[in-house]
Amino acid sequence: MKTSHNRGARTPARSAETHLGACGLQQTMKLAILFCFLAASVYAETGYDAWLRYAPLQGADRIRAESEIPAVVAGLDTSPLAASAQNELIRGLRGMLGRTLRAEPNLPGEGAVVLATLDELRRSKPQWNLAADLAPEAYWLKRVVSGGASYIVITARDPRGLLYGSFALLRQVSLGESLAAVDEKSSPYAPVRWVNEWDNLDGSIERGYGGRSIFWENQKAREDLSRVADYGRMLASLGINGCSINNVNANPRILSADMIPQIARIADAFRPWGVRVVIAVDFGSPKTIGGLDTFDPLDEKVAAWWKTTVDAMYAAVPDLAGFVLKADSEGRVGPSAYGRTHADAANVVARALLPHAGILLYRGFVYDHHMDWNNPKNDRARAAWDNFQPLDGKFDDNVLIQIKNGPIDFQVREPASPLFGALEKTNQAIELQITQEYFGQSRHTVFLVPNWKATLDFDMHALPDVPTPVKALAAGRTFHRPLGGFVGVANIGLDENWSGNQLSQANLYGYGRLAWNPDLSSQRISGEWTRLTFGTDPKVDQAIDAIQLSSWRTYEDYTGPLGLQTLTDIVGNHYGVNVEASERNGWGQWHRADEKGAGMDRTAATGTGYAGQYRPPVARVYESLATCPDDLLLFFHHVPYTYRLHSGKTVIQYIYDSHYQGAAAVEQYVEQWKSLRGLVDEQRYKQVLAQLQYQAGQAEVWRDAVTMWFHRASHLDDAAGRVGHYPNRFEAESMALDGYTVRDVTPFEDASGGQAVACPARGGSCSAAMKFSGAAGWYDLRVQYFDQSNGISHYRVWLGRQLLDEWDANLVLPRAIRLDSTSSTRRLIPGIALRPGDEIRIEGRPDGNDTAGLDYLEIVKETNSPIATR
Ligand code: GCV
Repeated sequence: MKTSHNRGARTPARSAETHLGACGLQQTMKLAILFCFLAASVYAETGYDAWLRYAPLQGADRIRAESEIPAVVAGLDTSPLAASAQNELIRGLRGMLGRTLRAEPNLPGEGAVVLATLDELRRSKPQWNLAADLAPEAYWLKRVVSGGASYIVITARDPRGLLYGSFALLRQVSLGESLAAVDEKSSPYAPVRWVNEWDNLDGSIERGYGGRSIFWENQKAREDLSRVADYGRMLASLGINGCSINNVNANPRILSADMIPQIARIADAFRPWGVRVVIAVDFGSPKTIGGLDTFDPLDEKVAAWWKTTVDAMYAAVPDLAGFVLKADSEGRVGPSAYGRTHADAANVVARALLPHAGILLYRGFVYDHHMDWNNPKNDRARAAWDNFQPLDGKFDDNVLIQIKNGPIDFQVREPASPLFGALEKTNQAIELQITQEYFGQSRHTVFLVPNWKATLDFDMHALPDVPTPVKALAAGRTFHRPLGGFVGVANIGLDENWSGNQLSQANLYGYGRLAWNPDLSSQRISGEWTRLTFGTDPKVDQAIDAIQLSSWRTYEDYTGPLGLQTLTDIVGNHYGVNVEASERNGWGQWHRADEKGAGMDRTAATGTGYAGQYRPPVARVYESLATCPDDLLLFFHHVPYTYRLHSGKTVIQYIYDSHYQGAAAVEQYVEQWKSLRGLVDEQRYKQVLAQLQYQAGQAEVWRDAVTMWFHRASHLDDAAGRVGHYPNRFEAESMALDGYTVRDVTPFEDASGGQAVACPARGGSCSAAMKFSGAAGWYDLRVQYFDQSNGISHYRVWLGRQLLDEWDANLVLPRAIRLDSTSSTRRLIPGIALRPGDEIRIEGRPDGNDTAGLDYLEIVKETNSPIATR
């Protein structure tokens, strides 16, 4: 069986001989060899170890840590969690210092890292006087000097706190922070800190972009659950204490008797890490698998069924944390089937959980997806408040309403859901989406912490005299609720690097850190993650932080600025561009952009009234055009394209400019990343480079599509003259075609000029050729082609008779079976010497239903050469 050690092992990127050979030219002494080897120890890494790499400390950090860390780790607490903590301390310190601490069950006469609860310390070392009023799961790291020995004490009220404290200590050592005088108490901000996995029992993952499920395959728990254990360790390192292991679009079978042993196995894998299992349940289960003729929550038979079923589950998994329930939403059955309320539904399940101290997370994501688009008063954004605010106070105390950060659905920018400010007598939790459904799905780097913080820090003005930010409301602090917290829809799967994109791992890390302490800044979280994941070279850290911290704004700039929301195919894969896909259907992600203007009028005065769901001080800001922030302007107001923003720019010009800025920013990311060559291990360097280069091509697809759409709709020109003018671009449909046929692309904005060419020939190939008429010089060629997922077509690019490049169109993209913006992909062929009259010919050989489509060729002056022309 493979272990995480194998998976995450760092192996030299290239053979050591290569590096030593290169350095060997200059070396004369053994020391020089050692130095050379260290410098070359930029290992190949898979990303499996994520932020728990425990890479060897260097320089002053190492010298300090060696002097500060004793040789013994004394585990006074005998619980399994404390054993995990002790092992982790030994593992981590061995990685960072190359030293294996002695594991002792008692306090030795010499200095030690001491793992003990406050009670245990009070008994064994009363003279240390370590008393504190620690919250459950909180920890205290404290240097104690006693009897001539120096101890680093990790203490807590409970073993879970010991585990979290141990990870905190290791983090500090990894970050090069001194423990000489450490005295740090840290409490979790809220009791509920969960992740939700949207994993199906067949092993697929809804909105998962990091491979298949680590939990399920073929309707059963996987045979090998070692990845679950490793995931539990990652979650524990962040203080996450619960994980729902199946999709909220729940298969009712999860509650059938034969699933109980499967769930118990998963719980066993998580248990050493203090992660409690949560089950997503289907509200119709009493009928579908219970054999009853009803699932009416007020029917006694139904209540009895929930009780018996829950009892059986707890008999096998006594520490089950509870259930999550999606009802009356997106086709899921719910209490409306019997004219009952959400409180009726939640309480019947919660009462079955109560004797076991289980809790129910009832999702606030309830809306009608058959709304009439023609009615300007209809508004999906209203739904959460309309459904749940009137029920405030009707839910049992072990129910939490799980509320998405915004009122729609994890869009690139949304205001905070007004429901956060509207529940005073009901527990709530905030739901954040770590998996990047509307944020480029792990193929685009988007660090979501700044986005989440915009909501968490937003003051809902729920009380007149004190700030009431969303984080305090969600945690239950504002209205002194017994429960509250955070739920993150996680982004992990069987991919070697867990999330499909090395840089997207930062979102899981960031979520966990915020759930523990939402007051941490985005800069702090990004800085921690980068140093833990890529090491402490300041050049590396600065470049990665700069990319991460600007990436949300960048993504917003090239997808949907000004509160338009992500202008993606909302009835399809939520990935490619389709500006109008949101309109004229019942789903309600409307932006109402037309030829005159754009935006949803959500004001109380003339619109849907949504703005009025906020407390008056907030409502006033959004209601008025004068005060509504530009970033949310089109979320709250419908305005003409010529409307001037606070900056003085018109709406249409902002849309054009932001898209060009966003696309340029991603090109810049590529250059920033390239500057790290040799400073980051080769494997991750290449993976991230490929990802960013792909993203740069996609950002351009988005830029052109959205700006073309708005140009066509508004008939207003771009003041900078860019939109509709692509001087270096040669449309495939205008080239000399052999076999290729011209196709209109739908929607038109998904291809340059609205058209592309496809090769219908089976077994043969087609070509598109053009004559170069520019000045002689060095150029980069950018071939925009379509990489469909229903075949692997092959492309070749010729300069006269010389083959310049060839490739298979085999990228793993979201379902892309047509010529559209999802399949649209850029191939870069850099550094080509062109002369006037040269013929460039692109040849495509189709495969399966993939038609080897082509959109255009761009010929641009070589970007990377110091000499642009020769
Ligand atoms: C799990 C959105 C997503 C769905 C998801 C749903 C939810 O609609 O597209 O995949 O379903 O939200 O959060 O329940």
